[in-house]
Amino acid sequence: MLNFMINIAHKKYEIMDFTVHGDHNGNLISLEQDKNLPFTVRRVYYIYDIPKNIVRGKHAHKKNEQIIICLSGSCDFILDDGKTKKTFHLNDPSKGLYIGSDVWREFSCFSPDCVIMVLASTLYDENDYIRDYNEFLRIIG
Ligand code: T46
Repeated sequence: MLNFMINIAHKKYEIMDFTVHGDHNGNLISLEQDKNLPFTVRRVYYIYDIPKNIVRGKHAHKKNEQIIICLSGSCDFILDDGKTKKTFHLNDPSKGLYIGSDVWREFSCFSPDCVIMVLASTLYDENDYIRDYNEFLRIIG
């Protein structure tokens, strides 16, 4: 598992499958440092009550890596590495979407019950954001 986690940190994005401890009492997922997380988590935030037709994101990060987990409901993430765009439909709390640095993201199509939790490798820093798409293309070369 640790080798997989080291490898994932070199990828631009990847769906992670978490182990579910489930039985007739329900399900539990544990995310543990150095076990099934590819980076040290410095920040956790969550997003909810999102109007249906809103598009969020529209930026990339210079350093920050993240794992996106849709805890409830569903939404779509469109990831763009400057060459190709890929859409991920998130609707399963047992999966995480790893996003490395230098990936443009937009997310939308929120169900009314959508709750997104994000694990981040850095503290919040507006200087880490690339919010202009042309600048993003220039930076990634
Ligand atoms: C990302 C997607 C998935 C803070 O004060 N602290 C924080 O940790 C964050 C993430 C945001 N903010 C403030 C900054 C803005 O005034 O919250 C406001 C909304 O942030 P933003 O417009 O960046 O939110 P999203 O949903 O477009 O993007 C966020 C993350 O910023 C971003 O890194 O990948 O969620």
